Amino acid sequence: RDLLLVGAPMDAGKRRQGCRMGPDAYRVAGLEKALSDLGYSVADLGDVAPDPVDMAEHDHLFALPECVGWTRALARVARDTAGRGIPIFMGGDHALSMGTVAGMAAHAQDQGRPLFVLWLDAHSDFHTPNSTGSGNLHGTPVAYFTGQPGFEAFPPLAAPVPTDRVGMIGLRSVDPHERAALEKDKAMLADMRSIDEHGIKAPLMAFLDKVRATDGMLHVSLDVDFLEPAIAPAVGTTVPGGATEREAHLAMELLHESGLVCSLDLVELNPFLDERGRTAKLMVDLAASLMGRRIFDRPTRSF
Ligand code: DIR
Ligand code: MN
Ligand code: MN
Ligand code: MN
Repeated sequence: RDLLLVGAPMDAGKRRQGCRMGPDAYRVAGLEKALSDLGYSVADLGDVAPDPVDMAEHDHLFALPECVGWTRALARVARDTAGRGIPIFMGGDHALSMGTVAGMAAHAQDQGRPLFVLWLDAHSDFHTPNSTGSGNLHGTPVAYFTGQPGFEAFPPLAAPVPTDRVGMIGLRSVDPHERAALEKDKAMLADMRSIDEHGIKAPLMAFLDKVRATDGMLHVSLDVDFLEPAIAPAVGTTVPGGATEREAHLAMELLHESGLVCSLDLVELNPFLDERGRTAKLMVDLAASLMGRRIFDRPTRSF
């Protein structure tokens, strides 16, 4: 399958700026070559821009009109590119997933298949515009694409993703409103304690089994802050105690072997905070593992 790199230099989902440099950081870090070395044909489609939106600024929500414009543009681009290969959305902050997931869900519906979403993140991003304390819309995409109320300013969803088709792995920063809403709902929630107790393979395989059982398509949304900040410092919302490099690579390799992944977001990289590109390079290496880079095929002959 062809891989399609789509730049989404969205920086409107929170006040701290820098994620707009993400797509170019992935280009400089060699994402295209890392993937073409695996044998794919890879096309860089350049950067998307937000649709112009005629809407007043909101007094609590940061950059609401621009976020709505990005959601429209990215939903359209996701739906259009998904038929031609596997889109890899180079973010940009996590509010971009409002558009990418909405568009992928519409594409899956066109195929008559359900879309599942794997959210690899320290945060649950399950605020609504009514519950968010920060007013930063990068904390709301999961609530939007699962059809929670309060998103009237945003494009209506062609195909909401029910919460029982969402899996979250890596959680360690969940605000009280999000927690209350998630406890009532049906998403698969694997916090860091689950990973400590059972390893990262157990919750991931359980979720992949669910996707396979319904012939689903899988969208993966990888937030840099899923990772331990000591290895991935280039993100504005670091939370200590994240996934290790080995846990992350194992998750990516298992995702590749599943054959279920149809699209990928790489989000929240802020190159302004990076150390000589190390976070960008780690994200490129993880994307390569997700697309099939490995040391040996399994099982190996000796261990
Ligand atoms: C935080 C979101 N819970 C907020 N933080 C995120 O602002 O509501 N960081 N998503 O990546
Ligand atoms: Mn650019
Ligand atoms: Mn996030
Ligand atoms: Mn996060």
